[in-house]
Amino acid sequence: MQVYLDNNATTMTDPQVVEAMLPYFSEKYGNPSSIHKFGSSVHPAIMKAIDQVYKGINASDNDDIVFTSCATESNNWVLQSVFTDHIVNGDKNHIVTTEVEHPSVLATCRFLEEQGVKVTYLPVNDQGVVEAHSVKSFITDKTALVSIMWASNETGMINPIKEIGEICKEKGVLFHSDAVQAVGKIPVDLQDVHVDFISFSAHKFHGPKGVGALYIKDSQALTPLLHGGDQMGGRRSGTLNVPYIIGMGKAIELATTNIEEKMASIRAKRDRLEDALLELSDTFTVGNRENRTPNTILISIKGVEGEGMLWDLNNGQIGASTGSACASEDLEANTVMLAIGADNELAHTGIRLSLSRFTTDEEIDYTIAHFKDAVARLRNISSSFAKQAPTKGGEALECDLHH
Ligand code: 7TS
Repeated sequence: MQVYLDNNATTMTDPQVVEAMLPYFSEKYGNPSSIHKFGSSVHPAIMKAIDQVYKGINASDNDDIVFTSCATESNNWVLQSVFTDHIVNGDKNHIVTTEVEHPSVLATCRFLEEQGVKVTYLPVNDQGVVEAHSVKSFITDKTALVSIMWASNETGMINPIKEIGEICKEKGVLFHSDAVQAVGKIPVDLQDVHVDFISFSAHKFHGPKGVGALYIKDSQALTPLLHGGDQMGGRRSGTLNVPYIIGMGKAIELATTNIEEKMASIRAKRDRLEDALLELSDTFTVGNRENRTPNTILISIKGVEGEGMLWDLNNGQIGASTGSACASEDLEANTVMLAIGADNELAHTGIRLSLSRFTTDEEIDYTIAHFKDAVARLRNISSSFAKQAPTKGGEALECDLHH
């Protein structure tokens, strides 16, 4: 058996999505900007995809959704263009974000700091959540933008986006949310939540890799990141990636149709896995389940180094992660666990398991059995754990991080 439990890194492209994309490679390959029939014949499919994406996040007709190459591009675009429009060409000089954003936000913020921008990196609480009142207290009349992720890729914890949106609206500050781990996993209703920009990416909800989008409320001005042939109304130049845009449309439709039912089914499997793993002594999971994306577990197993555990799981044909794949090539501590107050040793023990709607009960059974054996094997050879007497299952360790 092979079990893929790294769906926060990327997902399998749904075969129905592949089927929808296929005609747009070698049959209907025209450039939609061309006026001949090869180009114009792809228009209806693009329009349908745009419609599917609008519906998927409940955007209004006044809003704009611009396709990009990935969420990294969408995040870079918002941050760099708010810098151009409101800091270089305006009277602001400050951005508020968090310590636990994806590197595509954090590295861009660091780049902007080098250009003279002041950036506040808000901490998260012991649940891994940003507190709305702390956002409020750091906004000044020089703040151009608040950028806070909707849900964490590492912990699955969901931030109080509605409350933060209200604060930003009241203070007249632009609000961006990296919604990569929210769209297609939990309801994202932009008629209910005030947010100026959201970034999202098709490959996180069973669409293809290499296509993302930026939602722009009320089609407000934002200097383009890519200048060129004026595609997408001049907002993002470059020939439209027709098959991938069509794939993104189909994928968001599949993911968001009856989302509550899909969430309940994934949540039931996740909870069964989590309950079984917490039977092991000296383990804990980060963040309460009710406020977490239904597919994610970040578990710490005392005395078991994350990389060793990944290696053992991989030998058992189980794909998991110690944190985001983009950061997991180095053997550094999990930065999100450090941010929520874990010490350095504990922050090396995190394993992220992320399910999808394709995860089966048999895969969960297999994972539980293999995981428990792996922990026994690795604890056997772990000297740091051997020195301490284990406590009973699922209890909090020295820092106060229990579920
Ligand atoms: N933002 C968040 C919250 C993410 O989780 C990711 C990818 C990105 C942005 C970047 O998206 P992309 O479309 O540019 O690829 N996150 C992860 C992860 O957790 N493990 O591998 C990739």
